[in-house]
Amino acid sequence: MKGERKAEMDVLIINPPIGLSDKPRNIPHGLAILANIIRSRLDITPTFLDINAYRYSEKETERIIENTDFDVVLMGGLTPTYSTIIKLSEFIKSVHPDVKIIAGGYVAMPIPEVLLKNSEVAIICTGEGEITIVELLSRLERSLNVQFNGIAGICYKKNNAKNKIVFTQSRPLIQNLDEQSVLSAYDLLPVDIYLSNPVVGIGRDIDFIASRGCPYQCTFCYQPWGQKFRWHSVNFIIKSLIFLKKKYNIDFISFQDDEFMARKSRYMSFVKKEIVFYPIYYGHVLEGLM
Ligand code: B12
Repeated sequence: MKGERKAEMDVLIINPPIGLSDKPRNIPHGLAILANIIRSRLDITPTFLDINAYRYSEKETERIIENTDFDVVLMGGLTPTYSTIIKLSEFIKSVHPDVKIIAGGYVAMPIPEVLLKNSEVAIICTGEGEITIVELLSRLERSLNVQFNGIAGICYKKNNAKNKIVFTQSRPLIQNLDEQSVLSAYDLLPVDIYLSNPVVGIGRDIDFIASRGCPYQCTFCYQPWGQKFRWHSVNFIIKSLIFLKKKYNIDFISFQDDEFMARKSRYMSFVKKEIVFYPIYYGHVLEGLM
């Protein structure tokens, strides 16, 4: 942190690199949803450092972090980002010792105490982040040295001690995705990079997630949201697709849900929106919308 602390809190969100043998194709929805939540509910516009999209070298990343002013860092990703998050946390603390580092996502949720013990991460979100991050940042806005008791869905180092890991009670799953979650903050991301590396390869395509959870229990799958299947409403999905079509001229959507078709009635109400629908070429969905 450079100079005096400002009245307003500065938040940096870091998307670590993933799948370096391939190009960046997937919107980091978890982090980008939180960016939008922080902006809309706390009136703080976070800085989004998308290392995965820009594929910055270690040196470039360090230079950016050194020259950026922030009080709190949010990081997250898939399990293979584990060692990068440890390294980044150590570097961040070496140049900005007062900063608080919060992690979440698949790399942190399953065994949060391991990441906490082996890194400079101070707090881990052990479930969905929408409500937890608002409560955490509101508390941190008062002082970076507050206690976190009473905030559900986290695991943290008490007084920064690696051997004093505290779990708070788990946070119930969001019941209404439309009301309690939001669209990803696309405007804070380098969407052009993602669009130039299509997910499927038919036209300008982008990935989207319309539900959480899966009713099945396949042994090979990691499913942090359990068997309760929760959907965004068909209206929310259609409105989002129209927004993406208008703003980014996309013509193909790749749904990345665990089980997009898990509820036949919901699925049919989406399909029946008088939109020509092909399971493979979703581009027709978008043409039907305009
Ligand atoms: C898109 C995707 C990818 C993308 C990468 C996405 C990205 N940019 O990070 C790509 C295609 C690269 C990918 C690859 C792989 N993936 Co994948 N992938 C997904 C997928 C379909 C969606 C992820 C997503 O965006 N979810 C939606 C967002 C909203 O949820 P979220 O990230 O969990 O975020 C919420 C919370 O976790 C929390 N949160 C998240 N981050 C943070 C940070 C902070 C600070 C806080 C407070 C909270 C918080 O708040 C968010 C909102 O509630 C999931 C399945 C799914 N449907 O979720 C699998 C999934 C994550 N992948 C999985 C697997 C197994 C893999 C592979 C290992 C597959 C393989 N064998 O190659 C590879 C690994 C890549 C590599 N080379 O290292 C597993 C679990 C992996 C794991 N343990 O990390 C999943 C769960 C699929 C499954 N059910 O098995 N994947």
